[in-house]
Order: sequence, then structure tokens, then C-alpha cells
Amino acid sequence: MSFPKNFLWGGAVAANQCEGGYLEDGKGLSVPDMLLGGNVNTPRTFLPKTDPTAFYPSHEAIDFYHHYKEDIALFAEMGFKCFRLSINWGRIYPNGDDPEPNEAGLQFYDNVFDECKKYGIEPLVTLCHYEIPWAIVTKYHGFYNRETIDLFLKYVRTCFERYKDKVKYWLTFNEINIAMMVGGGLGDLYGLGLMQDEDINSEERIPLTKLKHDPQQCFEGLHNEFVASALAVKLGHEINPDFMIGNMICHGTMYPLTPNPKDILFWQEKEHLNNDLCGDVMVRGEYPIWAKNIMKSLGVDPHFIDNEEDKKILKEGKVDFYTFSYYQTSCITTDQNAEMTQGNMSYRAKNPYLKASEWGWQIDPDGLYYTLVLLADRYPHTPLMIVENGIGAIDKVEEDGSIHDTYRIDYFRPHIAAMGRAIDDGVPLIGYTTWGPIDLVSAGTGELRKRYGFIYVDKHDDGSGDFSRSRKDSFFWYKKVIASDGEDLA
Ligand code: BGP
Repeated sequence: MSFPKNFLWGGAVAANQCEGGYLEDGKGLSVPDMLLGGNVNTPRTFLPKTDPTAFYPSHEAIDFYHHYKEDIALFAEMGFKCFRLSINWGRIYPNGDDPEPNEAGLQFYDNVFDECKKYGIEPLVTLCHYEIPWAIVTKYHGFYNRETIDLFLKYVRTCFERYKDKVKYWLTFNEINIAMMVGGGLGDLYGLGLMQDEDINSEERIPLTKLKHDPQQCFEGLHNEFVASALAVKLGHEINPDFMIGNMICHGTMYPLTPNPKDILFWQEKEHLNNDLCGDVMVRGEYPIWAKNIMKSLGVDPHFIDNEEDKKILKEGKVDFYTFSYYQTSCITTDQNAEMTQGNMSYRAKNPYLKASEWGWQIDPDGLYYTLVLLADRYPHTPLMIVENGIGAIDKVEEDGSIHDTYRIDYFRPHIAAMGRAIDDGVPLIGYTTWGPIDLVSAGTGELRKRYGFIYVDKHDDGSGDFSRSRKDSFFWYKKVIASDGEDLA
């Protein structure tokens, strides 16, 4: 295997899932602050009127806000070359439309980036990882409103100018394609900050799967995000021509369940909609030829695709690299009676050949090799980076405090080997950040017991725990992998 010497090994987190300090130092509410926890069988609920008796997992999360020095030191001990994190938009502009940024919020990220630099760790910064200020949802209707493009750009300009000498690698929107996934409601809220007034004003807890979804608003909102992202890429290159600015796609790799041509066509349509649409617009700078018809089939009037000014913006704001999350694969079929299973922001047909995590996400390292080659073919000469990969599992703490998470090592080993094989083939893979190198709040279920980390955090779903950190067996394993540049996977 031949990982390049400058390969960006590391881990990835999101502000809303690790920081806590949800109203500290002037931060405003953001979308995830309104969500309660669920579990594998029960969807998370959304409660807009903050209930002081309820446990909102993101309010304290794992308290990275006060532990960042300790956490970054642990990442450095593992040998990280890169740390992916997000800036919480609501720390910088608490209401989204404030005339001036919040200095305390800006200072926090200065401190975090300085700490990374101290250890030679390259930050990779997501500008919006679901953290749309809540006021933008209630006042502007999220990205459905074109004014939100301007609010986003103002926030982005503030970040680019402030951190231009500290951060080189940026991502615009996390998993921008979730807007079309999981039945829409969750994607609308998380991805687009798009909600109907009826839900915004609800006094009741609403399961995320029951949020009202309007496909027309969803696709218009997504289009506005494409425009916002392209304008951000252009602006970033003006501020610092060395910036590398990427997209981020939730790559839910799929296979047809059977060779039935009906299944093949349905699979192709799902691939186009869920994986290809966003990547194509952001990498190629234009909508793919089938985009209009696929939208029409969903009852959407795609008039916005023909906006000449936007077309020019998309062309001028193509991303510098393509990044994606990869956890599992699933199958597509027209058979209504097929057995289904959970996945990352998805619920699709089960693959009889694969094992799954305790949350039903099917484990498929071969699928990672397949995906890397597929993407390298689809987007020639575009550097690729895997910015999320990992397994959520229940960890047992032994009496002496040790945690023997062999299942996590068993998950990573073949995935990293698959990356090596793809690199040998010539795939331009530049880095790999595992998801949640430290335990954090699950985005899908809001649980803390769904742990991804090499580092354990003493924090639990009933709110108990003292936030202390400890090293799992996988910590020492990943350290060895990085030290050997991916050679030693034993
Ligand atoms: C991705 C998100 C992350 C992260 C991850 C794992 O969709 O970008 O924020 O949470 O999935 O998912 P979960 O937390 O639901 O296990």
C-alpha cells in the first residue's frame, strides 16, 4: 500500500455535536439546539419552545468548548495531521443577521486553531454543519429565502478574513445532499433550515420524520445553497488564492438488490438524486442533463435551473476538491416487501451479504473501494477526501477503566486497506478523517451511547457523567496506523 507521505490522517467532529456551551459567550440558538434525543427505533423529536426539564443533547454535548486543549493534545498524541471541525454559525452571528460579529465567538475559534498549529495539525473547517442560526429559520425560512444567501456570505467573509492565515482547507455545507434524503423533513431542517410555520410554532414535540416537507421549497432551498456555496468559493479564492475549498456529500453508496431491469433503473434514479446531483453541480459547475426531469417527477417546477445569473455563479464557483462521508452501503429495489434497514440518513433495502452495526448500518469496506474508483472516474483530476467514516457502537468500560473496542479496529482495518488499494490504482485521495475520534452526540439519534471515538468521554444519555476523557484500545491502534503511514494495520 502506498499512502503518500503528506496524507491528511485525522478525525472529524461538528460543533453542535461536541462543543456544548450552547448559549455561552453570546452564542445564539442554532437548529440542533432545538432537538431532543431518540434511539434506533424512535426518531429524534423537535421541540421549538425550549423545555427546561428536557435533555437537549447538544446543549452540553461533550463540552469541547472547555476541553478543547485536552482533546487536541490527545489528537496530537495519536499523530493527527488534520482535524476537521465546524464553526458554529450562531457563535459568530447569534441571530444570523446581526450587524457585527460576536468577538467572543471569533476568539474561541482563534484559540482552537492556535492549539492545532501548536501540534502541526491542519484544521479542515466546515462552515455549516447543520448549525443554521435558529433565528434564520423563524425569520427567513432558511435557505428557501434568497436573503439567507447574503447572510451566509457575510458570515463566510468574516471567517475567511479572520482565519485566512490559520486555515487553508474549508468545506461549505456538510452533507448538502441530505436535503433530499430521509423523507425530506429532517433534511429540510438540518440541511436547509427550512420549516413550515405550523411546525415552527408547535407547542408539542414533533418526531423529525413527521416534519412537513414541501419538495418545491426543498429543491429551491438546495439551489440557493449551491449558489451560496459557489459564491463562497469565489470569495475565498479572492481573499486567499491558496485556499482549498471543497463540498461535502453524504455518499450513501447503493447497489441494485436484483438484476431485474426495473431495479436497475430505480437504482440509477436514486444514485442520481441522492449522490450525483449535488456532486455534479458543485464539481462541474452545472446541473446534470437529467436534473430537470428528475425534479419534475417529484412534482417540482425546476424553473430556477434556468436562471442565467445563477448559472454563471455556479460555473465560477466550482469546488477545489470533493469530500464525502462513507459509513455503509444499502440496496435499492422496487419490491415493496423487501427487508429494510437503517443507514446514515437513509432507510433502504438490506443487503443479505453484509453484517451490520448495532444501529443497522451495513458494514462494507469493499464498497469504499468501489466508491473511490467510481468518484475518481466521475470527477477526473479532482482530489478526493473521506471526511467521515466509522462505526457507532456501545462501549464497555472495564473495572480498571480500559475499553477493549476490537470491533472498532475490525471496522477500520479493511476500510483503510480499501483506501490503500484505491490509491495504488491512482485514485487521488488526499486525506482521511474518521468520524468522531472522540465520543460525541449522534446526529441521527441524539444518543451519547452510540460511540465512535478512539477517546471515551464520560457523558451519558440521562445527562450524567463528568466529561473525563480516556483512551480506548483503538486509540493506540490508530496511532500506530498513522505512524506507519497506513502500512501497519495489524
Ligand atoms: C453524518 C453527519 C455527522 C455524524 C455522522 C454519524 O451524517 O455528518 O454529523 O453524526 O453522520 O451519524 P450518527 O451521528 O447519526 O451516528
